Amino acid sequence: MGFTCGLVGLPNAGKSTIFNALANAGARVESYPFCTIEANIGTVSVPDQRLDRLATLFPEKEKIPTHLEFIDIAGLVEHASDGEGMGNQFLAEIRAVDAVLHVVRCFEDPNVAHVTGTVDPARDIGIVETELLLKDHETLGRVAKRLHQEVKGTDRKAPARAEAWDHLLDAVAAGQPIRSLPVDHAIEDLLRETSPLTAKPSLFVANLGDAGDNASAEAVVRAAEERGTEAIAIRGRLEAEIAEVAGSPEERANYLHEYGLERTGLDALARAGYRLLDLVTFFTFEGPEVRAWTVPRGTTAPDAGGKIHSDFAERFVVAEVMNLEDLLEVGSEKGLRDAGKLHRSGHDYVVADGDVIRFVCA
Ligand SMILES: Nc1nc2c(ncn2[C@@H]2O[C@H](COP(=O)(O)OP(=O)(O)OP(=O)(O)O)[C@@H](O)[C@H]2O)c(=O)[nH]1
Ligand SMILES: [Mg+2]
Repeated sequence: MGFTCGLVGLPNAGKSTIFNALANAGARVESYPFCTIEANIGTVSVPDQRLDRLATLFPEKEKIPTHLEFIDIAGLVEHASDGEGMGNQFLAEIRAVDAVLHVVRCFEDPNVAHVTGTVDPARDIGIVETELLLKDHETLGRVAKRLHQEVKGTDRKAPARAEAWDHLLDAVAAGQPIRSLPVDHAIEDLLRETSPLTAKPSLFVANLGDAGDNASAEAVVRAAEERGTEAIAIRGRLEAEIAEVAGSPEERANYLHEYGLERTGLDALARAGYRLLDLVTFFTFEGPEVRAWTVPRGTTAPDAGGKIHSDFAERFVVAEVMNLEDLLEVGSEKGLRDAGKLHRSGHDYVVADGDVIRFVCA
């Protein structure tokens, strides 16, 4: 699994439409708010041309890409944190994801009601962010009470912990998302366990109209820049329709090309998500599979091996690392070995994006 993304946004922003565009999943889409009640979950292969090219060397092997999981959550409205609309149900679902995709309506359509009357991305973003912050304030506040109780006990670290937590709580009350704040070492673990919503890395998805030339999208790009993150523009309905009618990836690419699109929303999103979460991909061709794997940047070779097989990490001897371009040029692992271009790397080796690796284990 690459990572899990939760789609959040106002009702009728087009979350389920975007979900269908990404996951080709046939989730229910309606022009009235709160169409989605139970979350839709979809898993998709991450498109990666490097894997496709590597697989050309092993036509007999099965090609296995890495996967992304999307969770399409019920829309949230003003006062959702107090139970308004679908209320708090969305929160547990967001807590479980690695990244939040904040879907913002940019398309104009008189047939699709807007919960606040007009298309206004900056305002809509503010509403959703405020709800997430309010919910975090409540969650952190509960923990703060406990920490203040602990100050009265014997744990000498308790006062520092309570103080650091209060700082965080004040910043959240002032409207700062936790992801933008420095976190004191004393509360790092506790914060991770609490899993606040605004601590999640977040990307914006501007849901454009079918023509794609939507001026409102600029407001989403600006909001993303102000927050130090990225915005991806997707023509949600168009891509969802293409995903539905196209029988194969090639057909899908042809349709997209007809509409002047170079890549799918999924492709753009996967790239942005890997950047956001600082993930890298490596490849293997062990046994009957040519396969892509996702790990956090900085992962050492034994830990990367551990992804493949739990005991690879302990039995690790050496990683034989190949450069994909070299491998494609020479045409075989043996050729690469003979040319002295196969690098034997030890326990400290940090896996680089695009490495092709054979793990040698005891
Ligand atoms: N014109 C137009 N309509 C769109 C576009 N994207 C989505 N819609 C329509 O907007 C309506 C709402 O879309 P959904 O995907 O159900 O919205 P949602 O955010 O999942 O809504 P909830 O589940 O109610 O929170 C549907 O009628 C869609 O067909 C678009 O790009 N253009
Ligand atoms: Mg929906």
